[in-house]
Amino acid sequence: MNRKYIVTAALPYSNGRLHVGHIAGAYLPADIFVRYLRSNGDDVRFICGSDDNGVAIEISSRKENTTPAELSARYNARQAADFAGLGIRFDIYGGTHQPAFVETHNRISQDFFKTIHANGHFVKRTTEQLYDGQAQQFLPDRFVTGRCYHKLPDGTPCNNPSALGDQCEQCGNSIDALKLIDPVSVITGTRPETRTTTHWYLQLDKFQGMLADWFSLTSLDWRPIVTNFSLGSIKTGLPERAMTRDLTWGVPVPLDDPDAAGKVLYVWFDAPIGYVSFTAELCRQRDGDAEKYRDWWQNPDCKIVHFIGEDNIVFHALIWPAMLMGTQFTTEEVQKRGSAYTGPKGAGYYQLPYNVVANAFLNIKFPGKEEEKISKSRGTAVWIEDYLREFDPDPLRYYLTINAPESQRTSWSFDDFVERNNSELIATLGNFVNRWQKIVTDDFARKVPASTNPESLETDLLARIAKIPADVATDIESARFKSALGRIMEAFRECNRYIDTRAPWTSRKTDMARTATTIHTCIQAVRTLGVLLDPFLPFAAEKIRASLGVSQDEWKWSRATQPLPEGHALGPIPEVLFKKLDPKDFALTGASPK
Ligand code: B3M
Ligand code: ZN
Repeated sequence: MNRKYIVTAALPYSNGRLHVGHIAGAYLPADIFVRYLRSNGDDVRFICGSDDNGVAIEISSRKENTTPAELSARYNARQAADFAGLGIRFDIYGGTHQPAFVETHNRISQDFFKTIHANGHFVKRTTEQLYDGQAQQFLPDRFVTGRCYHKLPDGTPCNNPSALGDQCEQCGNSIDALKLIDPVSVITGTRPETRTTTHWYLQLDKFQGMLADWFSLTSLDWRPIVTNFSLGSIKTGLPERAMTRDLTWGVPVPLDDPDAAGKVLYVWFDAPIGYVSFTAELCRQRDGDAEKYRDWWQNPDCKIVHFIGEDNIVFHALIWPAMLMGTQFTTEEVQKRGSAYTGPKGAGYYQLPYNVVANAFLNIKFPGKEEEKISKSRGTAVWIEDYLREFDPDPLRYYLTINAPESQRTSWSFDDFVERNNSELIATLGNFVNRWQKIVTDDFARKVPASTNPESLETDLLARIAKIPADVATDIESARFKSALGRIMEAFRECNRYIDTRAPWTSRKTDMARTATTIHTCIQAVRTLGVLLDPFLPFAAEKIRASLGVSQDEWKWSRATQPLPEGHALGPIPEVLFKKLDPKDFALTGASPK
């Protein structure tokens, strides 16, 4: 079939380590999706990298007494190592300000800005902004904090005392820093004054009609948290947004205008363009031509899927699509179309996202404590570096998928993690793969025995399992990863019931033909389910593949139900798939509460 996909996972800010919340939010579901597509034979490029520009990086580098360049390079490398350790395999891991990427990134970002500017979508405005007189600089975005002025859906005030100057992490709304109650400069801790400055504002309200129309065309099977938020925001009206900042760290504003001097693009303008610029760098590496990124991003046959956390919905489902529309339609064209959106303007223009998949946040529950939010500052997190020092990646991948915050918050609980590892991964999955290994070794010299007398117990089981690849595929394609993995685990439970009924450890004493049929059936079941496990538990799936003596080529989705023939030589007895865990293990690691 060979469909084309660009899959992106949100670019983490390169100012800190990654924790389980990040992984559950965007990276693991994206990796599962990509691994499935690859297994299915689709042509996919999986793009990620660090978000190096913006105020968050500047603030952290001040705190760590270093430069944004040094800080972002250091965390870029550590995050890349975390992803690799978890088996999350991007085709490229870039960084919007990393030396190997910054030139292409700035060029493409500046092209976007100039094109949208030429199409008439910016308004230049001189307005009051918060200014720190002591530090002698403006305080864009997170350089200022204060109390949130928004109302929650039930009408009560949000009142978050530490809302950031660009976004409130409690109610998820964007923030106009001038409206913050009791603002404080993050640089000096003083109360800011106001001064005037000039910026370029994207007229998002002009795109409301087209965005609404695009949603009705595209988003039918999108997750409700994405469509509800987006359609709700369109209904309330999209405010214009400044796309430039008074900062030095970032992409310089590419306008020949004295008011643009010394200013940079808003980090949320250039960050999603990182997906494009990293693709360009990947094309340069693979095809020797960076311009080939257009074959993906501007190709109507390529599907673009963004995986993000819920706090990023406004940027990916509204602002980014508006930017992409803004590169191809002038203000007059937008006005003329009214609300009619029929797709990109034509060849050579950007495609809009095919899907934006967002997860809710993950909470955390420490033993003996209440469930709480993951917080970097309070240290209530499980850091990936710490986890990987002591544990294998698959149990984490399993737990964060079976317990994924797909439609609402869920919680990482240490007891639940250990319990599911022991009772589901070990007692259900690992157990079934292992229960017949000794028999196939001792009685059948690790060759697939003949199925000479199958009964309905066998044919029903294999018929049921033969249906699972299609059902799991439908789930994955609709971003229902939890359900997909649930189906596979249910199949393993059935397999265990089957082998309990047949009890080959007993039948081998009296009836070799019966035993051969049972073992034959078990092997075929594992052959199918093993392929389906690959997107979810790639390390275990690889051990299963090797133990079945199946080549990489035959380990593809389309061949999952192709039986291993009688006489096929299995590989060696599989290595231990999952290790038993004890809640006490966590007390020994940095993964425990400090
Ligand atoms: N850097 C991640 C965050 O909000 C943000 C994502 C950018 S994706 C283009 O934590
Ligand atoms: Zn709020």
